[in-house]
Amino acid sequence: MPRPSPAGPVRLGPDARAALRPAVTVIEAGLWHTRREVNARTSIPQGPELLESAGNLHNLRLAAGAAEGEFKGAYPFVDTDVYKWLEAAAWQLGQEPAEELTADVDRITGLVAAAQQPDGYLNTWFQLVKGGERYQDLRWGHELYCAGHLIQAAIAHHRSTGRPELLDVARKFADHVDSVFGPPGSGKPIDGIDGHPEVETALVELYRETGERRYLDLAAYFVDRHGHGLLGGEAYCQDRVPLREATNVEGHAVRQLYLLAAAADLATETGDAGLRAASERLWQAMTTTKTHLTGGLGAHHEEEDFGDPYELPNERAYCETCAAIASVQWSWRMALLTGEARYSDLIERTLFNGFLAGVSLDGERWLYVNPLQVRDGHTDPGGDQSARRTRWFRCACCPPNVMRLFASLEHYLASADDDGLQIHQYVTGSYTGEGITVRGETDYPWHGTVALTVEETPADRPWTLSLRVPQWCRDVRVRCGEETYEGPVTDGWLRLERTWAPGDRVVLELGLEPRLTAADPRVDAVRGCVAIERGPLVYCLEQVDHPGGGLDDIVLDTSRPLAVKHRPDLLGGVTTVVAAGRRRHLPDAGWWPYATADEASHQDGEPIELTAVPYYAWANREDGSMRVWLPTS
Ligand code: FUB
Ligand code: ZN
Repeated sequence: MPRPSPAGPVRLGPDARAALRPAVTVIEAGLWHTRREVNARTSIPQGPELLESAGNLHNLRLAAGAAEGEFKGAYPFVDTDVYKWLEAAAWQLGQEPAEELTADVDRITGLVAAAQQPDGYLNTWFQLVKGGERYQDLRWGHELYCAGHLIQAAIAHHRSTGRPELLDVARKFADHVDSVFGPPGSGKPIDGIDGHPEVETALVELYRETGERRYLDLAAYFVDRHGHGLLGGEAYCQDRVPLREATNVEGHAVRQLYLLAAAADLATETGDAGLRAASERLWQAMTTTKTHLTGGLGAHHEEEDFGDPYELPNERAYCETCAAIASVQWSWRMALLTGEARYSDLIERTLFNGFLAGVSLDGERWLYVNPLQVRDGHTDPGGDQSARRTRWFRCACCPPNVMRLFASLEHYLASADDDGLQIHQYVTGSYTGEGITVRGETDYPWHGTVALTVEETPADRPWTLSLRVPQWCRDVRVRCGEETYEGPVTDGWLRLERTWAPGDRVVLELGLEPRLTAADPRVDAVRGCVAIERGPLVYCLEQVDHPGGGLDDIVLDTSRPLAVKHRPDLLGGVTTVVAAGRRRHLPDAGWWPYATADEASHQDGEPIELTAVPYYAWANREDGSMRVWLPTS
């Protein structure tokens, strides 16, 4: 049985102004358990070999003077693949000590330590390819981005194992950064920021881990120097406008989201009202105008960036897996800061769809971009931006990012405050915080019943069990002893206040009727289309389930009911949604693909049964077309 690690990626400082504190969940069964097992047994163990063959470990040896040859890899941030893997492995070790994994972590930590320069600097690209030149290319160099991932890995290692080796390396680098970067007048040689935020949120966590305030101050400085033209004033790297004045998310999606995670961290630790207001405003703007149905973020391939409001394409959706992960990280910090359930609504949507699609069911192949449509006959060039799963990437940022989120997932599911326990996500296992333990039993997301049993409780005082009612849910009921309630649901929470006793039981019923979802009319890309959803899952059609043709000619008949069919044999066991549709007669390919509106509206077709599968499970069978949004006429 996995045990909870003592603290996860976010541990609040003693003066934090958060509404909620993270509680710990042990996930024991169900979809998340299965997928985390694949992460633990396949993805993470394969990491060292993949990092070896891609050259990341060789680069560290080279920087340490322990090998000969050329630098391998195309990017200045290849070290972060190692750091993210170390972080994943560390969280995994926190739940389940394992000799072989410990040996790998120790060996790779040794390589990282040996590659570090005496003053704390560490970046194999600059050490080996750029002749030791430092901080000359802050816009693209990623030196502080790399420092950030190293710091996060080190904190995970320290929290999970209590061991200091990696944390020592990370602090030495952080101290070096602190000695170099600072505002004008600080006496530090460089007033600058990194083109890829990441170090900021890592420094806040380093403050939380060590109690050293200067790391928090350094993070605040980096966040606030964005938007002042230090990187040329580009939106791409969040340098067009200061965060406090921004009105919507913009630029490279992952960069924007990591920066906002740091803003939420700082608002939490310092009570900075301006940063809190900016974080709330930007989150709202992002969810209402720039978020795909899957929780995916990023509309353009070219700069991996957000588009205009409502610019949410399908086949050209970018939705980088790392952006989904960064969104979860930011939203969790917002949930803790504000106590509002809507942040965990987005986390749920993102986890079950935009994130989970990022890795194959066997844990061995990955998606970097997560499109919402693949057209019939699409021939994929392969490579990093492929719409087909790939074993590893030249730019391998996503796979180890998936590994670290899976390995720390139990820290994003529940919280506690002085009033009691809040359950944000439903799993089979136990939720523990502030002297309270509640056990959950559920087959969610396939079934909507969640049975909760109080196992540990203070005997003499009432407290509140708060259950998040997902934003998509129109039919909720809870049984508590002899009573049944349908609410009230206030701000997304159904709150039950009692003096609880061990053995008390609550049964939550979330209606999981499949539904058809339409987009805001301003999303031109999907006008006239609907998507099938059930509970937190977004569904898609895959060509393999529709023999006799592709999907470009499919039309959904919205007047016919949707049926639910559980298929234990399919894709590791999924509930499918069966719908009625037509295969339209497509016009002959002529020289001109347009007709009069009247002619176009008279297209008939053959009836066809449509089988929709959860989006997260797509691209695990033979290649073919796929679509989330389905034309209705
Ligand atoms: O630049 C580092 C990482 O590589 C970014 O986060 C990803 O979007 C990819 O560009
Ligand atoms: Zn990525």
